[in-house]
Amino acid sequence: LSGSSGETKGIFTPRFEDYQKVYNEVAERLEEKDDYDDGSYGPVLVRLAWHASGTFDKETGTGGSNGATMRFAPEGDHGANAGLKAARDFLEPVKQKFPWISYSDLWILSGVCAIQEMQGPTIPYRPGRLDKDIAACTPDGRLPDASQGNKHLRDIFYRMGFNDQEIVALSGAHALGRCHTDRSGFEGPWTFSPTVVTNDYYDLLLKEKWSWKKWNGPKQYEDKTSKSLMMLPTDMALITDKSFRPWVEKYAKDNDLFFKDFSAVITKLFELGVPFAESTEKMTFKPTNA
Ligand code: ZEM
Repeated sequence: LSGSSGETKGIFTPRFEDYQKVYNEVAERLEEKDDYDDGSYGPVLVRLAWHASGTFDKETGTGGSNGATMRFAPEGDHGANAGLKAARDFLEPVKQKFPWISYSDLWILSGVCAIQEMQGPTIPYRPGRLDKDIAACTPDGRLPDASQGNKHLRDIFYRMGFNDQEIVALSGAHALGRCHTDRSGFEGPWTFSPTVVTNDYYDLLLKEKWSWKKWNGPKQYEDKTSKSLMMLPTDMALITDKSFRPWVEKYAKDNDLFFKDFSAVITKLFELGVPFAESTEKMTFKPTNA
């Protein structure tokens, strides 16, 4: 039976091959729909998976990617989630085509797919998340506020169960995508290649001269050289904080180390609070461009 989907007494049991089909469908849509933003839905899919996961609170075990509660208005309307409807709408046809997968598993699988298809490291994936109802929506304020500093970053990420090294490794995701004035209020990309996973974020943080952008929007930094890149106050905290900075320096020097640590930490993020069955297999999807 290996290589085919199991069907026992009418209950469909998806296997690795079935998840790879979902992966391929998301990858194909990423390729097709290249007229969005910088040419890819990849970054916003990564942000969706992160915001689904980043609500986790280790004390109460609430929040996290198990539940996909951002589908419901209270959580979907939280300021931090502005703009993520674009990602959820992008995935809706995939959910229609593969109705057996939960939204919670689909959002995380799509984050994995987006990272790999944007030439990032391999991210192992485990399925098993179940969608919850509106009552499981998390309170507003669990995701980080970009206008704050190092203390706030620690408050937010320690609550999820991360340490300083992991905070810095996760932040490398800002190699991807951009800020939108009609979403967060901030404006611009962090790197010159916002649809490719690289360690450029760290390199630019250290090598560029950053000064406050002169504009009427929220306080953000602008690079002196091109004046087309940006950093958030929370990004800058990674080089002003004594304990964060050595990790920025390591990742700027060593892309392989960044890829290794980023893969490990994003896998941890995506699995926060998910009660996997003991027997759940770790899957490694084949990128379509490999
Ligand atoms: Zn982000 N992020 N993020 N982030 N993020 C934005 C965009 C993206 C913070 C934050 O306030 C913002 C992580 C951590 C943190 C991505 C991934 C990850 C934006 C712009 C803001 C304001 C939203 C907009 O206007 O569209 C803060 C304060 C963080 C604390 C450290 C982590 C961790 C991430 C993944 C692992 C990505 C991929 C984007 C780009 C989205 C896009 O649409 O291009």
